Amino acid sequence: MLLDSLHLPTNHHGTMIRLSLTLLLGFLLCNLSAAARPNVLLIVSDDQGYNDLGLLGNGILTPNLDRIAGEGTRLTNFYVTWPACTPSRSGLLTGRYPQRNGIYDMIRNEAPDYGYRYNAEEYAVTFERIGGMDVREITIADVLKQSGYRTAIYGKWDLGSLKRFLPTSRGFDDFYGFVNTGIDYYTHERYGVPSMFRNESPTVEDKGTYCTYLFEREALRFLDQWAGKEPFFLYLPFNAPHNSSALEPAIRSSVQAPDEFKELYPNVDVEYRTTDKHRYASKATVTTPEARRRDYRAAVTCMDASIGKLLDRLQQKQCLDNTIVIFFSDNGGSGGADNAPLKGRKATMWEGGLRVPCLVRWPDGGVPAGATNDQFLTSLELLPSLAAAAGAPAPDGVQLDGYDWWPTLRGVQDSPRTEMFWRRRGHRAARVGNWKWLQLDDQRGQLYDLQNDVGESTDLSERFPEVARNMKQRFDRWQSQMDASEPRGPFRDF
Ligand SMILES: [Ca+2]
Repeated sequence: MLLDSLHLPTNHHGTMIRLSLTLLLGFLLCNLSAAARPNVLLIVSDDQGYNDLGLLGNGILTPNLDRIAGEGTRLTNFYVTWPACTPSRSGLLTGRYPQRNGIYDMIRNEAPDYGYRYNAEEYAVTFERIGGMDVREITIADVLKQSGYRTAIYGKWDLGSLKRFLPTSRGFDDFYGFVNTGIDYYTHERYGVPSMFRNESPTVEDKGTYCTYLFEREALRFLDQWAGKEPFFLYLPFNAPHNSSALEPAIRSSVQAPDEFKELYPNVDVEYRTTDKHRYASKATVTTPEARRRDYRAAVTCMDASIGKLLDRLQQKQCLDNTIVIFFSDNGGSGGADNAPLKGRKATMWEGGLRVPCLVRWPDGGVPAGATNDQFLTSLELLPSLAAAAGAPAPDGVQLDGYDWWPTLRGVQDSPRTEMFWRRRGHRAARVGNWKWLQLDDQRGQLYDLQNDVGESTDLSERFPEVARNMKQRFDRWQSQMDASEPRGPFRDF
């Protein structure tokens, strides 16, 4: 309509002029709206190792993540709030410690760990079905939506499956994905229980299709509808490269990936082996460590290809440089992953459980290209940073635990973060400056100097007892603050 009002010439050049003007207008509209209101594409992978980026040279193939790193900044001291899925996601979406937002443990049933398969009636009254993040918590999507953003999530939700807990009740306009903490990539079931939803309704419409392709499909649909028209927040938490959540040991022991991506890696001589030691099946068939590693890598590379298509689509729409692209893993790697040079893995308080690969691309926001940034930053920084970039007010009366990271990412200011604390049941950890302190259950506290010993190999607690004591005091003070905060469900008693 705008073009018609320009009374374009109707000669044989008309089509070309019209096309050019359309592109130009698209470009201007995108840039005008984005000058004040950048888009946000937040990509979270599941259980990807610290060293599992192609650019780091361990043989994994991630050309599109490498592209984000080359056109943006790689954070090398970036942490999540918990060493496993659910609480990590509560922390990144609320900007609050899991101990403050209430989700400081998993929303999952343990019976499948012993081989149990629920029927529908039983499952309906289990914690995995009824648990969820306290409805008083405010997410990034709430904050951005209130400020006029179009919001969507395609992928893993993991913060409750009842209607009041679903993404559409937590600030998201659109949702397609699985509600639980892991699925079989093809059946979309969690240990035999269907988990895929479209908005508020369960769906099996895509059963049989590899889920990474489905999240890519939905994300492209969303971009085609909104990119360049309204500022958007697109949250894309992939299932990849999490282990498959199927009961059959041969599937559960690995990560499912399409053959075309497996074929990108060296052949594996032996795919399966028989074990007597499987947790619930005697003489179970499981994948070999070599096959598991290849499948894990193939799942990452498949996810990477989907990410590449989204970047290309944003570029076609002239929106890429006005889009804040953030990528990180929700916790450290396990199984076929590579956390080098860090110690430990998913579920542990070592750096390999908590420190994850993170990339940020935002040229229009002054984030340098091809840079690495070793400043101390965490996923708690996302909400205040994205609110600041969008010009959205921080949620009223909410105690946030993070900082605006943009001055640090632009290289004009040291990170405001000086400390971070983690707790998983009896496991406690703190980082203050470059010191890392851990206490695992009733064991003696340990102390490491991350500046000189990122692999946490030399316990310095006896050499620097005062530092260790001070770290424990800082941890206890933090724990007291968490205990004194307004309680949130579902675990706390109030
Ligand atoms: Ca995870």
